[in-house]
Amino acid sequence: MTTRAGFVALIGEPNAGKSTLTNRLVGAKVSIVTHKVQTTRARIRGVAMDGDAQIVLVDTPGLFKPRRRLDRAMVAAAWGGAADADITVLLVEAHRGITPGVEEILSRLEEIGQGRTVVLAINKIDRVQAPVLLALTKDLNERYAFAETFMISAEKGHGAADLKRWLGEHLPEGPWLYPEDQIADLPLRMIAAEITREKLTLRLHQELPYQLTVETEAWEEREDGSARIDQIVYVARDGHKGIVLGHRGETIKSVSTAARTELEEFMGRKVHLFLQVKVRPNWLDEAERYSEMGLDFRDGA
Ligand SMILES: Nc1nc2c(ncn2[C@@H]2O[C@H](COP(=O)(O)OP(=O)(O)OP(=O)(O)O)[C@@H](O)[C@H]2O)c(=O)[nH]1
Ligand SMILES: [Mg+2]
Repeated sequence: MTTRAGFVALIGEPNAGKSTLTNRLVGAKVSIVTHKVQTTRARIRGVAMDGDAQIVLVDTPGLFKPRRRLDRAMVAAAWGGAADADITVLLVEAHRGITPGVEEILSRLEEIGQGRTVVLAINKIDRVQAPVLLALTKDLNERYAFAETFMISAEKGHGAADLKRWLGEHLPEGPWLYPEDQIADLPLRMIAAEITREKLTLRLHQELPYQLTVETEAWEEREDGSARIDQIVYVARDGHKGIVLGHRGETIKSVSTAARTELEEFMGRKVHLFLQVKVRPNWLDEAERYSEMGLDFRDGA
C-alpha cells in the first residue's frame, strides 16, 4: 500500500473559520472556536485521515496588523506554519470578500509562495448567493495563481469532503506521521487550558479576552479514575480580576462548569476543575507565558 502524509497549513484573516475547518476535517474538536477575532493563539495540529493519506492540519492564528508583542508572536507563528507546510490553504470569507487584510496576505504570499502549493478556500458560502461567489472566485484567481479553488462552509460541511480528498491526493508519498487513531498533537494540559480560555472568551466582553491567558498548573490522576486539574487565569489588572470572578463569583463559576463539562466529554471521564485568577501586570512580556501558549517569545520582539 502506498501511503501519503504531510502538513497542510490553514491561514487567513482572524475569524475566517480556520479552526472550524480544522475541527471539521479532523471530525472532532481539537481547536477552540468563538465568534470573536484572534481566538487561536498558536499553531494547533489536528490529524485527519482520508483513505491512504494522513493529513496533518496546522491551524494557525489569524493574520492581522500586530500591535502587541503577543500579536507579533501570533502572526509569526501563522506564517511559520505556512512556511513549514506541504500545502497552504488560504481561507477567505465569502461575504467579506477581498478586504485590505486579504490584499495584504495575498501580497505576502506572492513574496514567499513561489514554488509552493497554495489552495484557495472560500468559506462561509452559506452566507452568500452564487453570483457573488463566482465573481469572488474570479477576482481572487486573477490576483494569485492558486492551485485550486474550493467553495466551502466549514460550519455546515459543504465542500469539506472534496477539499479533504484533494489535499490527501496532493500530499507527498510517505509513511504516516502519527498513529492512525491520534487526532491532535497538543499536550492534554494545553488542550484543557484552551477549553477554559474558550469559555472565558465567550463569556467576557470587549478587550478582556485579549488581556488574559490560562495555564494548567497541576494535574492529578485520582484513584477513582477522575482527574483533578488546577488552572490559573492570568489577568493584567486588578479590575480585570473582579470582572472575571463576577458578582459573587458567578462568572468564574459558570466558566468553570462549562469548561469542566467539555473536558469530561473530551476525556471521557470525570474531572474536578479548579480555577484561580491571578493578577500579573506584565504577563504579556514574560517569556514563560509564551512557551506555555506554544509561542516563541523572540518572535514577538
Ligand atoms: N456562517 C458560517 N459561519 C462560520 C463558518 N465557518 C466558521 N464560522 C464561524 O465563524 C466564526 C469564527 O470561526 P473560527 O473557526 O474561530 O475562525 P478562525 O479563523 O479560527 O479565527 P481566529 O482563530 O480568531 O483566527 C465562528 O463563529 C464560526 O462558527 C461557515 O462556514 N459559515
Ligand atoms: Mg482559530
